[in-house]
Amino acid sequence: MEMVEKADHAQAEMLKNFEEKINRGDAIEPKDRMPDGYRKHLIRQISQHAHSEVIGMQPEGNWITRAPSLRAKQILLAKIQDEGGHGLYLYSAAETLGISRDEMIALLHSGKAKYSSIFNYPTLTWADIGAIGWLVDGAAIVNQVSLQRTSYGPYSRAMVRICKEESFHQRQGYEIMAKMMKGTIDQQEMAQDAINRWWWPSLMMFGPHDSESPRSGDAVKWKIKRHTNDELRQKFIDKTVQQAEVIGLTIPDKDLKCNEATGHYDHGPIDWDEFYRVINGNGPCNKQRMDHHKKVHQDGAWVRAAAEAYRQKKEKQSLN
Ligand code: FAQ
Repeated sequence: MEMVEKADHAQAEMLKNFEEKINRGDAIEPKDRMPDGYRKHLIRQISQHAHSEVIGMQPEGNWITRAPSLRAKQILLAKIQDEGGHGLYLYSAAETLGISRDEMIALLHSGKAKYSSIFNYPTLTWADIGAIGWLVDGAAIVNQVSLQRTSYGPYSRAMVRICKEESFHQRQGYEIMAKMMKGTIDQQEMAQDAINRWWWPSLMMFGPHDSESPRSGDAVKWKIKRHTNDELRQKFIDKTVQQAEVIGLTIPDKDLKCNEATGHYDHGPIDWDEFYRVINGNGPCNKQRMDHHKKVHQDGAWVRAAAEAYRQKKEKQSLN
């Protein structure tokens, strides 16, 4: 009985210290004691974020061989490489919470871990590469700038570097769109068609409305989220509408208008049926994305085995 009381007391003390730290705005570091729920919440979110970066390489990789110039190809290659790097920083940040990369990948392959809904849409034309950079990276930045102040130290530090790189990505996408809008009628129509298809899925990247977001309560309480899904979505809309106007693109939302009273753009209803269909595995490319990831992971098994054999050899040598 006494032991149970002692354990309860220690648990209450840990929780008190943790909450005080969070309330002071201090970062939580890997060796700090933290509630199990906080650890699990972060593993879910950071691994989902990492999977998104890596799966997000697929729709763009589809265009490396078809980029319209050597310059465009070089830039696209560098961008995709950056996304792979973002995945690595994020997997490493998640590993500090006591889960291995293998476990995270197994959860992804078994369908238990998610990745961003946006990467389940196809890239049909070169303008889609512009739309991904401009809208998808643009949405990712809005979310990630806010996450730079998230309460878990390794996650927030990863975000600082990722945001610097993402802002180049956003500009490369916008440059593609701006160039196409100065081109032929066909090119202008291609750019408009891309925004027509990518606008609404980009808004869905921020997750369900706050009233429908089951994870937000804990995330806000623990300062994992510094802004809510709707606040970030609004920020993205406000800045993107003006960018579209500058280059002559029309946002495909007939209800979009500036609300004089709030100073923000009101928007039309988001198709949440489509969102849940996609995150539950039934979007246009879910199967293709997962099949590809599994195949490449399998094909790369020998690289992991070779790296491990090399590590063991080095360890042995250092012991001699
Ligand atoms: N897709 O209660 P909430 C990028 C799930 S990086 C799929 O609101 P939460 C860079 C959510 O997990 C893009 N699932 O959840 C790049 C939960 O399900 P669960 C990735 C979604 O966590 C660019 C359920 O719905 N960024 O693009 C989505 O509080 C170009 C209920 O939702 C991040 O991951 C969705 N869009 O808020 C790369 C940022 N939305 O897990 C290549 C970090 C919601 O309970 C090319 N993550 N769900 O089964 C976050 O900020 C948050 O996790 C949210 C969701 C805001 C995504």
